Amino acid sequence: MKKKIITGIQPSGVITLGNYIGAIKQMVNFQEEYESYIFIADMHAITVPQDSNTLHNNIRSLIALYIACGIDPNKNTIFLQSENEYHANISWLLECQTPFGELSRMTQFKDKSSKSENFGAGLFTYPVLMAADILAYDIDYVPVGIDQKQHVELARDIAIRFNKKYGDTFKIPDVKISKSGTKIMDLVNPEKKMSKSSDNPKSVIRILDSEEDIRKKIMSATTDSDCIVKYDVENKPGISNLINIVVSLTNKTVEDIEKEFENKNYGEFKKYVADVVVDEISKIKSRYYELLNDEKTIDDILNNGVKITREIAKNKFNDMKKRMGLYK
Ligand code: ATP
Ligand code: LTN
Repeated sequence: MKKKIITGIQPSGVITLGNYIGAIKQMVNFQEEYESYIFIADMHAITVPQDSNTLHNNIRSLIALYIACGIDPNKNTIFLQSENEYHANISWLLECQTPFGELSRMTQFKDKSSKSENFGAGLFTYPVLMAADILAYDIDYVPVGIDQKQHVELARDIAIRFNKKYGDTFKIPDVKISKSGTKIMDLVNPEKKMSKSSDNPKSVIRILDSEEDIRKKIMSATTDSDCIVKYDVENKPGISNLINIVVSLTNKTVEDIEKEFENKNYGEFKKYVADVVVDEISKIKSRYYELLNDEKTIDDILNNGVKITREIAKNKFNDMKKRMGLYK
């Protein structure tokens, strides 16, 4: 029997090179080998304020992007999280067993809550919903970027605790981080994660950017003044980020890149990085626009996905209720 993987991305804007490297590319690489589930994490997206129309458009756009990036609907079960009500139901049962202190330690919560005084309670309980997304399907591996590692570890802890109290209910999932273990950083401020919801267009490479824009953004990415292409995250975060991008998209190692650009300047290196990125993502755009106009295909994919996943998650929910004494 094939092992199972799942991942989700929030429909909070056009996906970035970070999302592509951290999550999507891994899913594409694994789709032959594993039973694969991929969803749109729209209930996670509403943990911060969203405009309804924009959110709806982003949901449809993200489905088209998944497929344009190479997620094959015949090899993946693709679904919209909010269409499967069992995720929220399972999440509530798990929430009641999750210590407040554990959730308070989540770094993403600390980051996001510090940006607004009036955040909703969902921002705090978000990792439990993520645990439900994973545990509902007896998942073996969760391909995500390293920023989500702490949440997957929490899902493991929640599952282990539940199993101990109520008997073997959940499989314990493992995190799967991309090849170079990379977090792709913001091009303008390389101390910060490249993020979909960033408001500085120069900071972020989006999968639908024009070739010209991609080249401009990479050529003007923040570096340093010592003109040596060397991997050193602490002292040379900008150059290290560009090296990480190349390592993630090619078969080259950090050492290969350092050697290849030993006596070359940053301009030459950046031009090479831009070539690698353009080459990887240039094919995505035309397929995306074709799909976005094909409403029926998108609807069929989502209808099929919710049918399959609702059945699985419903069984898990009923099993949990029984074990917990929630029946008449
Ligand atoms: P937002 O800005 O709305 O919080 P985001 O860009 O952080 O969005 P998510 O939807 O939270 O993206 O994440 C989707 C997937 O992409 C996750 O697996 C996450 O770990 C991965 N990911 C996000 N940003 C990066 C990054 N900069 N580098 C590598 N992986 C990333
Ligand atoms: N929290 C993740 C999105 C996400 C997810 C999941 C990823 C929600 N549920 C389950 C993997 C498995 C994020 O913000 N990137």
